[in-house]
Parts: sequence; C-alpha cells; structure tokens
Amino acid sequence: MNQSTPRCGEEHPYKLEDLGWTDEHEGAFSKYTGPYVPGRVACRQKTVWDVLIDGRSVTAGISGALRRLGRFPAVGDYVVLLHQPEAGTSTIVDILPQKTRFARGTPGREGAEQVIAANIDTVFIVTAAGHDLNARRIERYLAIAHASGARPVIIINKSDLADDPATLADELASASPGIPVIPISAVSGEGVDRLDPYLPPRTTIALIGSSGVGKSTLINRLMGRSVQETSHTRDYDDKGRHTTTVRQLFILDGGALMIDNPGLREVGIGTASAGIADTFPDILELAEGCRFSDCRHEGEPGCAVQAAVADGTLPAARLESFQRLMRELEFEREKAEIGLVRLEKKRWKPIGKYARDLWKLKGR
Ligand SMILES: Nc1nc2c(ncn2[C@@H]2O[C@H](COP(=O)(O)OP(=O)(O)OP(=O)(O)O)[C@@H](O)[C@H]2O)c(=O)[nH]1
Ligand SMILES: [Mg+2]
Repeated sequence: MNQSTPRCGEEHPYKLEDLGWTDEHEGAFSKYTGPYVPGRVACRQKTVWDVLIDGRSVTAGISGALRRLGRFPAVGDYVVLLHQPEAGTSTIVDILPQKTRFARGTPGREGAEQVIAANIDTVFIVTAAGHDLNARRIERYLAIAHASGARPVIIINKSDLADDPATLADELASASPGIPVIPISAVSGEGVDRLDPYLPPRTTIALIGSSGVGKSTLINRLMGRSVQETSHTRDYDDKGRHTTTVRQLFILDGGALMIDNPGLREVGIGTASAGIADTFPDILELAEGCRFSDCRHEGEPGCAVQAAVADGTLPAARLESFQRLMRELEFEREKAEIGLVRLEKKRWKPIGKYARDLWKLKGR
C-alpha cells in the first residue's frame, strides 16, 4: 500500500479493517442503523476532527450532546459519524469503547486527564542520546504507558551522536526491568529495522517523548518520505519550541498505524497507580520483605528496600523516583477526594469548609 496517509477530504484505498477495526467494534457499532458510518480519528484540530472512514477521509465536528458531556474524541478513537454527504456535513455522535487510553494528568486543569491517544497497542517512548537520556524521566513515562494498557518499548534515538551506542541501553536498563530498550538513529537508519517486530499491520503505535528527540524524523524514516515537518536545528536544546503541534495518525507502508505527537513537557502522573506498580516491580518485590506492610521505605526499622539501597542492589535515585511518583499520586487522589482548585501556577487551594478543614488536618 504505497501511498501517503490520506489528507482530509481525499479518497484512499484503506478499508476499516486496515485501520484496526475488529469484530468487537462491529458489535458495538451494530446498534446504529440509518445514515451512520464508523470511522477512526486521524487528527484533531481545535474544533474539528479528521476521520478516516471506509475509502475516504472526512472532516467532522462533534454533536452538542458529546460536547455537553465533555466527551471529546482523541486521535485513535473509533467513532460513529452521522454522515450526510449530500448536505456536505459529518458529525461525530458517539465514541466506541476504548481498548486502551494513553493519558497524562494535566496539572492546572482541575486535575482532568488529557487523553493523548486512544486504542494504542504499543507506546514507543522516545528519548535521545545526550541531555534527554534520563532514567527518572523514563520511569515517569513508563508509569503512564503501563497505566494505559499498551505495551511500552523504549527507543534511544540519535545513537549516531553517541561514542558507544550499546552502553546507552545499559544506562536505562535498571530503570526499565523487562522492557525492550532499542538504540536507533532515525537519521542514518541504523537499528531502525529492530523496530519491525513491533510494527505488524493494523496495530497502533504512539510515539511519545520530549520535544526534539526525533519522533517526526522517525515517522519520516518509517514512511520512507517526508510527511512530517522536523526541526531544522540539529543541536536541539528544548527551549520550549515544538515542531509538531497536532497529533496525527499515519499509515506505514507495512500496514501499521503510527501516531506522532507533539513533545511532552509536563507529564503529570494523573491516576496511574497501576502504572507505578508495573514500573517498579523490583521495589514492590523487595517491599514484601519489609517488617511493616505499610512501610514507606523512609527509614522505618526492618525496611528491606532501604537495605537494598544500602547494599547497592537498588539505586538510591530509583527509590527516590518511586517515592516522588507515589507522593504525586497521593496528591492527585486528595485533589479528587477533597476538591482542590488551582488559583495560579503551582498553587492549590481547597474549596469549601470541609475541604479546608481536611487540608489543615493533613498538615498542609
Ligand atoms: N544526529 C541525529 N539527529 C537527529 C536524529 N533524529 C532526529 N534528529 C534531529 O533532531 C531534531 C529534532 O527532530 P524532530 O523529529 O523534529 O523532533 P520531534 O521529537 O518530532 O520534536 P517535536 O515535534 O517538537 O516534539 C532535528 O533537527 C532532527 O534532524 C538522529 O537519529 N540523529
Ligand atoms: Mg515532531
């Protein structure tokens, strides 16, 4: 299928099945009869969505009902369209159940989760040789990737800039037990074929990572042509410039579906508690040996986790990272529980007397 991903309004050769549509989706859609068609969201502009339907791409708005419910489709969502080509209108009226949802807590928006992409099979967490390579950052990404239900794979791009690319993977290995870590160069193509096992037809892969790590360059490499704009600065230093500004789904020649995302700057942990457990299986296993079942590993007697730090089997920075993420998670829970409102940057205030009393009780 050697043609670029359809732009809006264009015809294309893809059937719904090529877009990952399954019998399960068919079952969920079967209650709709009449002028309804199913599709998959390929791109979200501010208030309109590009949706791939059988054989073509259309631009659609959403129904008033979805808007009132605050249900905004994400890229990757399977949706139901009220499609009236004779009137020249298409409206998204429903979002089919999501298999997975990749979300990040967005501090500052009343704790609301921001869905980055839906129905993702695999998340490529992209980092790059140089200043972005940071085990703590990877742990944070891994926690939200695990929580999404998708399988994470770590990609270290720009291996051409490293003296010894093999050692780069070792640097991240202790932060990601059991997770594949693959060094590549999107520019030279070195190592890119090692991604093939993760790119079977009809599977959906989301690229996430900081701005400038080379996500769009990798898309262009995998597409075999330039479909995404990339930064012109080679020595990218992430001073807040984002080259990619909208999320977009691409169909690779091999049939895999890949979503390019703008670089993430702030990644809140949201409510990814299950993700934290999956990211730190080593710490949870050690914790089973602690004397107290509610041990926080902060100096309690008989703490097996602290003992592992002391004898060098667990890096102290990894434990700190775990504790920081757990504190964030606790804060997110409190926010949801007692109702906090953000007044200005990084300052939260309780709303209502009950919340204020509880906040004081907790010694904040
Ligand atoms: N040396 C080297 N440079 C690379 C590689 N991949 C990407 N780059 C460069 O890194 C810069 C940023 O690449 P982009 O693909 O725009 O990065 P991005 O992750 O899409 O950035 P945002 O869209 O802002 O999130 C560009 O100048 C690329 O040429 C690589 O493998 N090696
Ligand atoms: Mg980009």
